[in-house]
Amino acid sequence: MNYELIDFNVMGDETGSLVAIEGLGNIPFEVKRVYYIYGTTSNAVRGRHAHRNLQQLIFCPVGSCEFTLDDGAERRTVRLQRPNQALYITSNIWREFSGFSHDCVVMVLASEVYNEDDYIRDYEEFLKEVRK
Ligand code: T46
Repeated sequence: MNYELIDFNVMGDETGSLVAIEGLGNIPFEVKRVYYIYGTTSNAVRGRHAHRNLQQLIFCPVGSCEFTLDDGAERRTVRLQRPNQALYITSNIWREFSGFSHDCVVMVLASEVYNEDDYIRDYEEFLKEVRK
């Protein structure tokens, strides 16, 4: 399946840690949008969609949560729980995320600005498009 878990270098000293991300530097796209999600309830399930043309780097800098990824052929689940690790996903991956810790913050760097037309929110439609 087309996803990657990327470990970023941690810099810092005894006073704290620092992770740096540079568009087209240590990540493969230019960042056009940043958004973050917090205050999720522990039983929430978010996502349930795919994108037609989008690269995203998804961090959980605080707390943890779980992403289930589906490319129409198989499903994999990955847990994000380290501030210096990110999930890199590109187009045509159905994602659902859940299992939020009480303090969870999800931070996302995206290659495009928000565009509702880029979403596939119906699972049957997603299967139709990826199997074309
Ligand atoms: C993904 C996960 C990790 C905007 O107006 N601008 C934005 O940039 C985004 C992302 C959302 N919105 C609006 C659209 C909806 O009315 O905020 C509302 C919730 O958005 P969405 O259903 O996309 O949220 P999530 O948390 O289910 O999914 C988002 C991303 O869409 C998705 O690509 O991987 O976060």
